[in-house]
Amino acid sequence: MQIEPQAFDRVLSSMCTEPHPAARDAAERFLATNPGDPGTYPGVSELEEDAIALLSEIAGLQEPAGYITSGGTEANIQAVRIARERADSRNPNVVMPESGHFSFQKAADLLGVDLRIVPTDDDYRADLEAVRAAVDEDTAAVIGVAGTTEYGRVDPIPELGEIARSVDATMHVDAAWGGFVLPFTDYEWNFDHAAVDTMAIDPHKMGQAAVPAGGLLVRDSALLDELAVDTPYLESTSQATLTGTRSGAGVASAVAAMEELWPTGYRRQYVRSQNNAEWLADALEKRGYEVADPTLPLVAADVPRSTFDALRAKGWRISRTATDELRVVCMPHVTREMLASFIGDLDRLEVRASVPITSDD
Ligand code: 0PR
Repeated sequence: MQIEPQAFDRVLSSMCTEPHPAARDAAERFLATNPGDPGTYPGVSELEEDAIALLSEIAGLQEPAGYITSGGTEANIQAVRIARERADSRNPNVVMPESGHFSFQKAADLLGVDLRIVPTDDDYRADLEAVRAAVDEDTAAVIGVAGTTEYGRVDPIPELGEIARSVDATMHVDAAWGGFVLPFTDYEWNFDHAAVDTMAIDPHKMGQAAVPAGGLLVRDSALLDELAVDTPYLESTSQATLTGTRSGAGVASAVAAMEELWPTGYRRQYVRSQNNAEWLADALEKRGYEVADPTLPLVAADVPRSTFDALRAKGWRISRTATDELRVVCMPHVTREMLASFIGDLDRLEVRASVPITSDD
């Protein structure tokens, strides 16, 4: 095998990061275990309980319940599946702001539910009036995002929870990315703040665990029963997970990262990442770009396509929002030095762009 994994020194658009050393070590030790078969691999199953207990503490859930998923996509699919199973309707729908992640499209396709996408307001957050207008007696779930993929926005979760209750739908919060930074902010986003039934919260994003380690939390373990199928030939009797064989490495690394970092290390990381995001937003604004205020450690700015392409050609791993803005996610591996070097490259490009082209004729 010749190819090495990429270095992180120019990765600015990923929601993955370098795992914490303790998480890396735990992942390696548990590589050959399968939490999908607790009868054979009891150790890693115990670890999964620890993972859910820690995740629950982070998300304000009094009685821990849930499981470690392959990522936010699986957690979102399973949450929609729970909602569909609970709904009386033969033609269920799910209401989601347009800022919701595309994994919900997959969920809707797989589960045969109608995905009703409603607009966001001027600040890229769910428009409550639009959500109210979209729900009806066939609504199985209302989705709110706590830390959107493109702008890092937090939807008004308590209000969305009330709307969900008013039509007897479940309230799902997608905190896949935001869940490990929001505890250090004033946002109301978790089980303790609002009528939240299910949540996606991923250790393999801001949690600094190894991939794959996502999380699905549920307010009441009865909600997991909606997912359970019988497992006749295993020592355990039923399985609520979407995949069968699962990553023990992901589970173990999630526990190791959370034991190491919750809460002090995560708080420190949040402060560092948020400061970096504000520094970058400021640097871009000073250069005349329009920047969406980084309310969480994620910066979006209207850098022109040609500049964007030139930065990518210099090796910067950057991406764009649906409306073509540059998007930088200030993950733990993103340092001030990296951002300063990025801005340095941007300045050199801009200088070149502003030099008048001369010709001999
Ligand atoms: N929910 C939210 C709010 C997300 O941002 C994402 C992923 C998901 C759910 C889905 O999570 P999984 O990818 O774990 O299933 N958002 C990133 C994105 O689509 C995923 C990503 C991660 C992309 C790393 C690039 C990358 O290098 O942008």
